[in-house]
Amino acid sequence: MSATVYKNYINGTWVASSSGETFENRNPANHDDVIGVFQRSNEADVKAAVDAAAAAYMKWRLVPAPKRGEILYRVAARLTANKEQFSRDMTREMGKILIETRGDVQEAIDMTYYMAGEGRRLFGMTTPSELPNKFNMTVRQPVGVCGFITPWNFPMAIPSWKMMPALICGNTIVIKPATDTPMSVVNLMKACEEEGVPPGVVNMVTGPGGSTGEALMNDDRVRIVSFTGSTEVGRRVSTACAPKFKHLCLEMGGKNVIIIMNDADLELAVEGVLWGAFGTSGQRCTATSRVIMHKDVAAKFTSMLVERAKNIKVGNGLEDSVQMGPVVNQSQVDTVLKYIEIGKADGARLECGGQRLTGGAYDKGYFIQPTVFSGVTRNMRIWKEEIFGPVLGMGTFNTFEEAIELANDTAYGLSASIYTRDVNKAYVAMRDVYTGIFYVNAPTIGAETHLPFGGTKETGNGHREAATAALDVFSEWKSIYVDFSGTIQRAQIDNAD
Ligand code: UN1
Repeated sequence: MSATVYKNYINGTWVASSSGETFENRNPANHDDVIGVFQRSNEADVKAAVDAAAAAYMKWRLVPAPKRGEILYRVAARLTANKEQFSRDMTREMGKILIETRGDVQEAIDMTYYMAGEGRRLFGMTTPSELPNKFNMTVRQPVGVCGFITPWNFPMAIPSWKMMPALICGNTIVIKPATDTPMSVVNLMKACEEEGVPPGVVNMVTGPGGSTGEALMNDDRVRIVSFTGSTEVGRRVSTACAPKFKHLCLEMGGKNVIIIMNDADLELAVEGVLWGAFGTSGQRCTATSRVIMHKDVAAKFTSMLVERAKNIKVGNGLEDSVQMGPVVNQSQVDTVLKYIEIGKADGARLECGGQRLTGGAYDKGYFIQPTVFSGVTRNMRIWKEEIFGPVLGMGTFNTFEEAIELANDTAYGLSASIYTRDVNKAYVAMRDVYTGIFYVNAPTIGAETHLPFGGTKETGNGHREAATAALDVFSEWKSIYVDFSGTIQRAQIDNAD
């Protein structure tokens, strides 16, 4: 049976790339399973998509926001109706287990409903004027065409984090999904198409980051670029956008830590670390990749954790009993295995895992054992560098102050957590660990859509996704002064004695 060919979505129609070239999308848990064939787009396709988005913008920005919201409500309902199918497609295309892909689609549903509701808010403010008979207010205005470059680890959730706030604010969009996960964005586009998002308002071009992604961020008409991915690529995106002062929202790497205090509920913390480190095979920006333990509980906690990590069932995420799927592609396998070797060479102790899984069905996919290192210290590369795989590094501390210092000893600042029963220490950690997200007695993953999402330092560039914070990315403030005095009134600053 030949695989289905999926086209680009431009101006409300499905069109083949003018390159005439395509690429295959295969299941990382089973190479024999072809999800589909997708367009290898080029600059001309991107230009056509931006043409469509720029033309549609002229109308979409004038559609009343509550009406835009009504369309988004319908899109959310459609995503809900198709949730199971979309989740299965997603597990097939990027490997994470069904429970997690259902969560991914749910996150898109939540974000779509949330932003649909914003259609009736999008609050600005009114504030008194210094002068009599004068009215002051602020309104949000859309920015224009948005270009999105989205990752494979949250193939529908992250596109929705960018799309839905952009649309409710009145912008139009062109999205380039990750090469490993175009199917989930095709599904998102279909939901938009079926529920009446007007032609040109959302557009999708599939293809590699090099040709397609760069064409998108280099098009002058794209006024906002939103990118989620590695810090290395984010730096290139940032440089490309700088000369034109494009608005830019970056969500990049993490080296997220869990602090285990000596008064922690260790059973609870084991559950949290397992989920934080090995959920999505460790391929979340928010994944727990460092654990630091108070020396009094370090030995006990390490053995409790390792015992459980060894028994995680790895396999095809479509099977119910599987707890961890494959990593996404060969290049991730290479990176993860390379870091395991680096960890050993730097003197960390391999407690469990460390190998690619082979034999039987494993030979058809990219499976790596859940891997735990202990004795990890701040000079080691596995302490500092993002691995983005099922590899956890564990270290120790003597005092709470040292724990805070070690937690902050990273170039990144996305998420962090503390397990403790001491409320005072919890509050100090909440205040002093410099990240965009912080958890108490919970792992570093699991952010909710109505709170701002993003990080400090090299994780981001000061913006936040999700919540009303996303509206600040996708709109610009306009301050409006209405003088109804009928006279020329000079502002107070121009009237100074
Ligand atoms: C990511 O890995 O880029 O907080 C996003 C979480 C998820 C989102 C992760 N809701 O773990």
